[in-house]
Amino acid sequence: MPQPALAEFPIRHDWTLAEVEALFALPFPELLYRAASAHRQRFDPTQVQVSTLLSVKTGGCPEDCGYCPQAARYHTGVAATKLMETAAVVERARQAKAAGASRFCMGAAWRSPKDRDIPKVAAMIREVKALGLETCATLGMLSAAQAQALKDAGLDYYNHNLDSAPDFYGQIIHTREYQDRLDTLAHVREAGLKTCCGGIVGMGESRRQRAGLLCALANLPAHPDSVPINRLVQVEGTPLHGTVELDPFEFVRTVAVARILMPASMVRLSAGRETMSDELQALCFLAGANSIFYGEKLLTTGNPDTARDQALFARLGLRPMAVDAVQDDRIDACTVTVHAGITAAA
Ligand code: SAM
Ligand code: DTB
Ligand code: SF4
Repeated sequence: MPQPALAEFPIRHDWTLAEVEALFALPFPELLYRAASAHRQRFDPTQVQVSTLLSVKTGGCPEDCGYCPQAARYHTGVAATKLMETAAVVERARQAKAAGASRFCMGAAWRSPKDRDIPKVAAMIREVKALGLETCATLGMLSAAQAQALKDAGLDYYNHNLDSAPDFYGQIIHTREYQDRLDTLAHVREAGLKTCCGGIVGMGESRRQRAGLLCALANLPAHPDSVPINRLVQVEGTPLHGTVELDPFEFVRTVAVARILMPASMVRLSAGRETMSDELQALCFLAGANSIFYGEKLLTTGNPDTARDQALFARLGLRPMAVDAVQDDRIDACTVTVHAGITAAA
């Protein structure tokens, strides 16, 4: 197949909502063709980054994010824990490294870290980094000083999602503003950290609002290095439990449009894979997804088991992306790359 010219899929920050909606409205085969063309222009489409998460502080969160099983106010059965001891985190990181990991992401169910938490997280970051792992974290809102302190401790990447379109956000979260998220992302960028930023679909939003989320992501001052596209994991006890399921083809369209808008970013087929068929996931890879979470757990909810993912990769002829196979600025923001179980691409 002739390769499309680079100019065909430029890095733009001036997308209009109408343009993004027009992409969503393309006939499905045309949209997938364009997304697959954008994908192979900058990446090997047979290579998929495999990633793992660790929840270092689970549950008991004061926020009211309507999707989240970790919000204290919803009765979801998720037990609140304290921040893990550094030694326990480091042990998990060591195990991850032994399994072939090169990157380790620490997630905490916080609105934002308290200043007194920062030295503890910084110690985790320093020790995890000392193992030779790249470090990443998702801890909620950060001040400029906190972002800098994490950077100084050796943090490489920070995950903070926009989550939804600006005009849908108020139906999902009431305890912090969209602007708060933009401010945190600015602090993260200004501290020199790499960004991992995406959102959730299937929360009852309209197509226009899905387009609005992707438009907001693509029009950030810099495209996120990694764009996690989460499909809502419906957890009993959360306000969004029982939401009408998104048409699976619409999910694939969302991935495809993300790939076209942010052609040099890692687009992660993120939460929600456990209930996706192999065929749906294959369509997502065709639409330009090139990263997944690997391992049986996300933060508190399930993910396909490793045997299923190994079989899927084998059936599709996909290979995990070796860390040194991608340019540093394209490597995912919050991942552990796992070489055990699936043979990494040379
Ligand atoms: N507390 C921090 C925050 O909110 O930024 C970090 C952890 S929070 C769990 C990270 C992200 O996980 C959220 O922004 C949201 O996009 C995603 N998430 C949480 N619950 C989810 C669910 N039920 N389904 C899909 N994604 C979810
Ligand atoms: C992201 O966008 N998705 C991940 C990661 N960033 C931190 C989290 C998904 C969480 C799904 C619900 C849970 O397991 O608690
Ligand atoms: Fe708390 Fe993050 Fe869950 Fe919102 S998404 S309730 S901030 S853990």
